[in-house]
Amino acid sequence: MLDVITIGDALVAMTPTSSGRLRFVHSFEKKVGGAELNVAIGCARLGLKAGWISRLGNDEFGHYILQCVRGEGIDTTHVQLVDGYPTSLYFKEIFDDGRAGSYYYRSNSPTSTMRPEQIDEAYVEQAKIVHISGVFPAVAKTNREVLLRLVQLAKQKGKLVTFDPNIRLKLWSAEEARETLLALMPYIDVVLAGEEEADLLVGTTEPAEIFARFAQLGIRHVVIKRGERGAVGNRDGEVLDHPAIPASVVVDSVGAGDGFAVGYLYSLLQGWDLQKSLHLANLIGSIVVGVRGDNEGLPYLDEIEVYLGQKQRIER
Ligand code: KDG
Repeated sequence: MLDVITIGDALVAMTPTSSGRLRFVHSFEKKVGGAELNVAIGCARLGLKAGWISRLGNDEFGHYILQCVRGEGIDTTHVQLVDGYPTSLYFKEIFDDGRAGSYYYRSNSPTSTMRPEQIDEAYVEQAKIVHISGVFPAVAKTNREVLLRLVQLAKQKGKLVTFDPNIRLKLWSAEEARETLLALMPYIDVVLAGEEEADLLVGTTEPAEIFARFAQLGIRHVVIKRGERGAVGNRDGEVLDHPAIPASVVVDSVGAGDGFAVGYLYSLLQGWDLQKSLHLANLIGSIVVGVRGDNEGLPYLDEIEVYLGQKQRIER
C-alpha cells in the first residue's frame, strides 16, 4: 500500500551560486527539481510511503535524478529511463529577496513518451491519495491524456485526488491551461491553488466566490494560498482563514507551494481538522523558502515535531 502517488516530469535544477539576472551568473550547482516529485520527496521525509510515476532520459542526468529519488525512499517501480529524450533541465534565477525565475529546457521531455494505456491500474489501486499538478500536462500535449486517464482510474477506484494547478505560463498559455485543467475537475476532490491560479481557473480572487465556483464544478474542498496573507480553506462548508507563518529567512521561494501541499496531504492522511491542516501546510511552506533548492528545505518528521512543540531539539 502507498500513501501518495504523483506523476511528473523531473528536471535537473541548475541553481545559481550568486543572485541576480542569469546573464551575469557564472556558476551553478546541480540539484533536482520538479513540482510533483518535490511533493513525493516531502511526503517520504514525513514517513509516508510515496510513489512517483515518470520517465527520465537514459543519460547522466536521468541516472542522477533516479539515484536521488531512490535515496529519498520513494517507490520508483513506475519510473523508466528512455533513450532519445534528454532529461529535462532548467536554470534558476534567484534575487536577493528570494524571488526566483525559471528558464526551461524541457520541450522534448522524456515524459512525452508516456501513453494513457500504460498507466498501471494495479498501481493506482495501491494508493490512498493521487496527487497531480498542472506542470505535467503543460510539459507535453500528450501528457494531458495520460493525466486524464490517471485521474479517471483514481476516481473509479475511490481514491482521493488532490490537485495543485501550479500554472507555469512559460510552458503554456493561460487559455490552454484553463481548458486542460478544467477538464480534469470532475475527477478532483481537493484543490490547493494560489489565488492568481484560482482567478485564472474560475475568474475571481474573492474566496467566497472561488468556493462557490468550484462547488458548481462539484468540488467542495478547496484551499486558496494567499502568500503573506496565509491560506483560506473550505472543507465541505467549513471555512477557515489561517494566517501565514512568516519565514525566518527567505533565500529561495521555489518549492513553497509543494511544501504547502506536503503539509496538507500529510494532515489529510492523519485525519486532522482544517485548522491543524492549514497550520502544517503553512508551516512547511515557510520552512522550504529558508533553504536554497527546490526540495532541500522540505522537513523530516522529527523537525516538524520540534516545530509543533511535540519534541525538543537536542543540538549537542
Ligand atoms: O514547484 C517547484 C517547481 O516549480 C520546480 O521544482 C520546477 O517543476 C518545476 C517547474 O516546472 O517549475
